[in-house]
Amino acid sequence: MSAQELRIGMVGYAFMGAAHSQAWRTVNRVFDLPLRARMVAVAGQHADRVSAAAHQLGWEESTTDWRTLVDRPDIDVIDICTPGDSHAEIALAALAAGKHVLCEKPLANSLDEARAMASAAAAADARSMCGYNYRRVPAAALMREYVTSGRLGAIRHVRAVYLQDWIVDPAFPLVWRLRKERSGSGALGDIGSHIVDLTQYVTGQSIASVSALTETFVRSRPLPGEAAAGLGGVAATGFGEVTVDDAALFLARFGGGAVGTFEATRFATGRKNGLRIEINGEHGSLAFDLERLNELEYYDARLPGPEQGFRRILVTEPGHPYLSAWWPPGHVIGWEHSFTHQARDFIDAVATGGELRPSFADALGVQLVLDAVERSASAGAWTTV
Ligand code: SOE
Repeated sequence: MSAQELRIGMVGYAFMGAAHSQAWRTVNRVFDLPLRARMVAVAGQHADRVSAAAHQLGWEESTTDWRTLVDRPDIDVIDICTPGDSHAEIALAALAAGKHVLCEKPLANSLDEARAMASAAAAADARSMCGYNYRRVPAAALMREYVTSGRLGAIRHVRAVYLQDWIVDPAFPLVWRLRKERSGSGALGDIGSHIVDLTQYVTGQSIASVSALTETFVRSRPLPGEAAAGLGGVAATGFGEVTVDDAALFLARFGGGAVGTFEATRFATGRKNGLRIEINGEHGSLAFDLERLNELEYYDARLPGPEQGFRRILVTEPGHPYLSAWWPPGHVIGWEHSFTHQARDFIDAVATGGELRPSFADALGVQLVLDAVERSASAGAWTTV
């Protein structure tokens, strides 16, 4: 690592790659950090497309071979923004080469891969983190502060949904997110993983057992006509089998005594990116809704009866997580800021040796829950994580 720079090489440049690029571009302009992110090079499969992406997203160079990024002595960090089927290979190579690694969620497509990644990360001198970015929405981070400081007392209920609708149309093509060999699972791993991570983070409790069902409503879809960026796609001729879940629902028991309900679906017609979590405790409740991400709802059951009621905390104060670096109170932020906060924490921890969470071990913990959900759904029985 050079004295003032943290030199980044990113693999993948589609939706998540664009979000990470935005974060690396912005982070030092907002936060005062010991190291300055330098966007050295981005890797992708098609020379012309990755070169255009590099230009648009702000990378100095592009390559069609991610291994050259891992081999370069002038790169300190490998940022993995590819589909899940390449996370393990890239992360293991990067850690072996002494690079710090930021890996998009879910950590891997299988438990074996996730275990290998977690042990390589534990053995490495380099630092690593998995990109569960919603932990870094200020209102979600504040929710954790409230829960872990004991304001709610014992936690009784955790209610979590992550609702999308981008594949409701049966004519939507068979993009990589709908193929198990590329993505590992469907709604479960893609968005269910977020609410598993977020609820475990906010409550400080791990999920111990689950009773689940999964469903695939549309089992055959048109083959995609061209490389689909983001959540888009154009149909070509021919059909292929959908090999992942469209929806995953489960009940959960947390190790600390709370009980939970979880729903992750891509068939919630009209819900574009609806992540909502409510926590009920013995002294109060908290509710977070990503569509109103600058707010946290808080109910304090210890107030005198006539004063009780959910109140809306506008999470834009300088005393709230991450916000002192942004705008004056009341000047709201958005979805992309969670990635900037992720980049902030990554750079800070690499520079200072501070804690870097979620670690690959934390992300393996999420993966164990996803695995239990799949086992429970296929057995039709309560299953231990
Ligand atoms: C698609 O469902 C997706 O882009 C996820 O992959 C992201 O993790 C989520 O933040 C938004 O939706």
